[in-house]
Amino acid sequence: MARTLTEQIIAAHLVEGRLEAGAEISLRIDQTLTQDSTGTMAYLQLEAIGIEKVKTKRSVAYIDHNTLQSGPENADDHRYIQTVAAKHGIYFSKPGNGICHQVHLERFAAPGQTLLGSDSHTPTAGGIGMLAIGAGGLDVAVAMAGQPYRLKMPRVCRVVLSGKLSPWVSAKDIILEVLRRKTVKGGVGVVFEYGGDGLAALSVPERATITNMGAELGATTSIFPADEVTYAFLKAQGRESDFAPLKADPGARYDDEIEIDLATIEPMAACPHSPDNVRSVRAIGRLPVNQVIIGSCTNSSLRDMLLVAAILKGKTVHPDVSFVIAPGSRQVLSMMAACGALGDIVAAGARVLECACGPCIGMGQSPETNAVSLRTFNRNFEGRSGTPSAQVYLVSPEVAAASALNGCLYDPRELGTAPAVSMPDAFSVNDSMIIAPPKDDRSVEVIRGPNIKPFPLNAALPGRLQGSVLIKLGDNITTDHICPSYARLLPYRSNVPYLANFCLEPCDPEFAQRARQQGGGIIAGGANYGQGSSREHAALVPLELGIKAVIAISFARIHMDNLINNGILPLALASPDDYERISAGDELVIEQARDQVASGSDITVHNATTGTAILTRVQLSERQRQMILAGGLLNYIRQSAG
Ligand code: MIC
Ligand code: SF4
Repeated sequence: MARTLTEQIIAAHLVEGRLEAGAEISLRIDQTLTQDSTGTMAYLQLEAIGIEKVKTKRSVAYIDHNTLQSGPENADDHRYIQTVAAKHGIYFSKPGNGICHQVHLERFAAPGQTLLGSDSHTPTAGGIGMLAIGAGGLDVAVAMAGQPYRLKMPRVCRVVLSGKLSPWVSAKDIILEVLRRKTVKGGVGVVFEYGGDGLAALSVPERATITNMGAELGATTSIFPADEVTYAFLKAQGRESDFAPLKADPGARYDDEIEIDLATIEPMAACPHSPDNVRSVRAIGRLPVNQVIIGSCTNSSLRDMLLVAAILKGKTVHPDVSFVIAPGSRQVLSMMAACGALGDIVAAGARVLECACGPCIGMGQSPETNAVSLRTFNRNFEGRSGTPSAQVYLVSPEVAAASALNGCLYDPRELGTAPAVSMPDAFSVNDSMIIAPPKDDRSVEVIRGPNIKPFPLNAALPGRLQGSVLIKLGDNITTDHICPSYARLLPYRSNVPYLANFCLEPCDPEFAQRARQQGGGIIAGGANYGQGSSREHAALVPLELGIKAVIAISFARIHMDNLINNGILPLALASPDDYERISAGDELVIEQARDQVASGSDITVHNATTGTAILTRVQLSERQRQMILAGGLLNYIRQSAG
């Protein structure tokens, strides 16, 4: 049977299940990655599972998010991760070595393999032909322990890229075009598989820009074939032995297809406050800008930085613009330094940050009040920059650099001939900041800072579940709403009791207090509840507050899994119209909750305040059913192990 390349990799890693869209499958995981803001929790959970050494081919722990050390908390967590990694056979990438996705692409990602990462942008490695999926920390811990990863067999959408991009238009504009067409909920349950004659002109880092931001579609992942371009990249990294050719079989059937004529795409921007609010730069016009930042796992490769340097060479950034760069990895930074590109950027007036997530997750560089900030990043959710009133636009490096020079949103096509940037035949490889685990770990002591607090564990589902609706929210609520993350809060990712005080703060500053006073309750949401980050904290923090269920029109994939893993019922309304039949303050009751969960997907919720019955669905696999009954995945694992 002719197979898509997604199906080929899945078939080669299938432990259980059938390749039928929607059916539960379990996959053998070759590699895992964690970063520090989700990593502490993932490793605490790995320790709770109780294995000695990871069972994967390669597991890497990166430090890239919590690098602003304005107190001991982050540094303590880094040391915990370093020591726990050494103890369990995990490679450790030191702070300063780069953003997990960029470094993983450079040094570890391999075509045809599977990667599970505790970060929603793990699909970046799809640019090299890896089936790379983002998940909650607990799922990644379980994969490190050698268990297969379970997910619903995705539908596969073919994205045919035909023709050639015009000068000044780049990979970022392609993914913004996909987002414009498909929206932030258009990818739930879908893998986007790229093909077509337009591929040949896209280097691996450009492909990775596209697969990276595929996360914003809500997709399971995105993937490119592994071809000559992939081989050239791996060879230049000194890793040609990791190459394996990979392409879809001729005649493979896809569930959906979109075609993009690359010649028709122009420079784009995702306008505030959603990555799918895409318009052309030309249509938006010359909006004055206060800040421009080049960086993040979407656009911080050597290609991007050399291009920006070429645009800025010999020029000066506009006096009213704060211009910032954060190269994606130490490899990128050192090569920029060696070839003079860094000097050109500095001479133009850039502020240079370390190789880390930095401003993308609000770790510094929050812009001024009411600022317009142009960023080459992937998310522009309200408040994520650390400045609630900021207007963040997501753009390509070309648009960012042209705008930095002109002080306003600027169509780079007006700059004349586009600079040509070529990739090196050999990248400079220096893995000295990647620490291999010792063969003999007897002298390794796992060091836990005082900020590490026990994480909450749910109890078995009660026979009758009752709670009042503590808040009613609209569509597309992000995990940044549920568990806000910026410089002030990120140091507390290993302290759930403290973090819980900020649950849903951007929606209602009194939410946490109310939840605590009432001893918990139920959250009501609209469509695509929980989009964005993979942070399990968006389930742990509500759990800490006693949230028993979330009732919503629909859920984002990773967040729904995180709720289930923590024993919180994700109730999807059978009819979206029923959303109107729930109000804040209503008392909801599920009679025979255990029997209902055990016996099927339909669950009747009684609205005791209005006297109506509301039909909901929980689309659970048999295993997830057992998990909910047990009160979450850890309880379930312990029960199964007797
Ligand atoms: C993000 O981009 O939102 C993050 C920060 O990288 C998150 C992970 C986290 O919340 O720690 C993600 O994308 O999963
Ligand atoms: Fe880091 Fe931003 Fe990428 Fe998340 S999206 S991994 S915060 S650079």
